[in-house]
Amino acid sequence: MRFPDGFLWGAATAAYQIEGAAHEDGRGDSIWDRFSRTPGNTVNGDSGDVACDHYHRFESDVDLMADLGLKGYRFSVAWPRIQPTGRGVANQKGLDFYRRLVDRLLMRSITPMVTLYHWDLPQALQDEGGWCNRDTAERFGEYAAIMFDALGDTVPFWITHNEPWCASMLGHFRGVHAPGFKDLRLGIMSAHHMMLSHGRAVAEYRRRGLPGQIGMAPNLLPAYPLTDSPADRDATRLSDGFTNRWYLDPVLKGSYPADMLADYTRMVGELDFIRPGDLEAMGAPADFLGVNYYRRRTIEADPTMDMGYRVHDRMPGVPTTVTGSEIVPHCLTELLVRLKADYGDIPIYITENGRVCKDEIGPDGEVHDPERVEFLRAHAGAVHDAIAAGCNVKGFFAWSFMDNFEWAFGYTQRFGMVYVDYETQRRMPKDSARFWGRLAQTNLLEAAEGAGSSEAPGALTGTQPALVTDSEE
Ligand code: IFM
Repeated sequence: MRFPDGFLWGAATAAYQIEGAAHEDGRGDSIWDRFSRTPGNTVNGDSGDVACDHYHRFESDVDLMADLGLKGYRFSVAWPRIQPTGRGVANQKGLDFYRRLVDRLLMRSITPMVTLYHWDLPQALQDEGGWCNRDTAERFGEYAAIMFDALGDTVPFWITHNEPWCASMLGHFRGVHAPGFKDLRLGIMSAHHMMLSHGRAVAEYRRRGLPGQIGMAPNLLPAYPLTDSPADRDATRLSDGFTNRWYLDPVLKGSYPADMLADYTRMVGELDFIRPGDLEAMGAPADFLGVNYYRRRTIEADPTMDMGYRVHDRMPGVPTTVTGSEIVPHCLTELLVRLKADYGDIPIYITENGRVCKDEIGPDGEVHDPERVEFLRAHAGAVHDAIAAGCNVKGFFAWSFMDNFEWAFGYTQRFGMVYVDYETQRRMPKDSARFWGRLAQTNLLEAAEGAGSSEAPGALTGTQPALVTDSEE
């Protein structure tokens, strides 16, 4: 399968997951520093204090990307490195780090895609209410402006928010991410302020007349009804509104979905934090949409659950990863086709997709990850199918460039195409890294070599902790 000329193949990471150097060069605390330090919040009490030590090793990390053949690299900026307390003058050492990183990428002919917010809010802003405080949206606009002034001339792609559903709902409703609240109203309110802050950042970007592009990268969880019953179909509508449309509609249509406004008002009371002019600000035209895709959700109406439905993450007979996440690449094709139908022809970048494997260094001293190769191959194929169906997909960033701190799961889940030995910080490209690099170089998706490399349906092998991210409702 040949991809369109110029298709951007890359890999993604995020600051708190890889940088380490948590207390160096003036970096302030983020909500994830605080959350990780609180006993019981992460597996083994792991934190991003050291992570992959990328802060000190970025040059060799970029060289490795280039040697592998990657064309793009999506990384995030740690807001507390730039503004340690979330406001005021920029910390020059923080800016210098990202300038050096971008320079190195450009020197090695790798296109940078910069995410402004990948969940590490300065703790000082959290102490004033965090994303539940409307003022945080204004602070974000100022922070974005600092970054545009510093790097807007050389960075062609900017993403305001990574996965605002996770930051709002896992952080403020499910309590499994920082700041760890369990209140649906706070989830909706924080989401509103995040998308308002997206609008503020887009306005700052446009004001500068910069040459690049700006967008948002929600994680989208396509929902399918368990049965064709009206109850299951309505519950599926609600799940889709909860995880997908609540974030897509304001940014791409400038309005909240009417059905969700009614549902949320019924559930938590009047949404009086939505003020006149907010939707216009959020709906400032974006240049592209980032899509983070991992899996689908199968939905069954169940009035005993707090959202009125039960999520079936694992349907019988469907292959899963070692963490029990269904492997359903065709749902990515369907999602992309649906996005075009519902939101028009906006250019799309797959900004994350990948999986956990039980990676180990083999007797030959290499890390072989055939399951990840097949996963990425299948999802690249799904994107090719979507392009053939007329979807405007421009690039694909695999998650992740290297193993890293997987939030509440600490270091127990390896998503990387490059293995990281956390004791020595040695990097070892897995087979998937070479596969992805070849794809980037040739733009040609090779067919799988023979059958039998996929996992048994429903296999829940390994000793990973159970999946407890987005399946609680
Ligand atoms: O590691 C995360 C990333 O930070 C956000 N998207 C999902 C990834 C895998 O869980």
